[in-house]
Amino acid sequence: VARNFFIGGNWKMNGSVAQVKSLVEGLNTINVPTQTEVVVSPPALYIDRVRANLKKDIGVAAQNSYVKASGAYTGEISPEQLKDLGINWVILGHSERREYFAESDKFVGQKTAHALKAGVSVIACIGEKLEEREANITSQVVTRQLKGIADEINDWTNVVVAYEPVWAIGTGKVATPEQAEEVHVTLRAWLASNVSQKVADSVRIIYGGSVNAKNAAELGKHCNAWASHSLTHSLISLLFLIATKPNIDGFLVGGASLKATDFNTIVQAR
Ligand code: G2H
Repeated sequence: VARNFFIGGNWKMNGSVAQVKSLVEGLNTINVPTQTEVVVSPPALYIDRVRANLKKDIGVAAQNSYVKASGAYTGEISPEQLKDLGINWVILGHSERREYFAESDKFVGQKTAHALKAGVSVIACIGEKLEEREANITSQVVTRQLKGIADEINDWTNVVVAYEPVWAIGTGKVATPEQAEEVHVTLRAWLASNVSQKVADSVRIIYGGSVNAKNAAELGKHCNAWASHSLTHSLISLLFLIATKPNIDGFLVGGASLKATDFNTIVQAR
């Protein structure tokens, strides 16, 4: 199954009016390759102006949304309101929200279900912490998080799963292609057994965690990119990438999405 490449830029709680203006101007010069989807996620305050000024072949995502359409929920944003502004995506379950705002697997699943029902596509984030990787429970953790979503939804058409190992987020420690691929394969296998083979084959699973302009190409390239593969890559990862059915369908990029030139390099990585 051919899955289009997906590049998300998560700006997190960064930017000012002036910085957002200049970033949007830079993003407007990006040539979005065919079969690649690009979505950027500004802080909620700036989302309307970003959508108004950004070229239409780049999508816009919120960084969070709630489980209700409207009402007395101070500080929250509904997917219905996002839709009203032409915002068609939302990032849910980011590890920073799970960690600092105590979002549970179930709540992330419920938010995913509500966003999808409102017609907003979801970048659903999962990933293990360092101590969980060291305790060899990575598979259990990421499949438990995936189950939290699977329990609440039936249709995966508008879901992109972002695997973001917490130990790799903003730390400069990127997972190796082998580490990322291994988890992506585990996730697809879980989807095949617990949802359906069709969903396992069609859902895009992207990687996040310190992706930058330098390492994106190595993580993203595979057999059909022989010709352009840099000679500096180690033979082992080269062989691994060539031998393996590609399971990395793109990236969720934090820090490096705040510079249009770096983000563009990642967008062109495949
Ligand atoms: C992980 C990632 C984007 P960074 O949070 O979601 O951030 O690329 O800065 O590690």
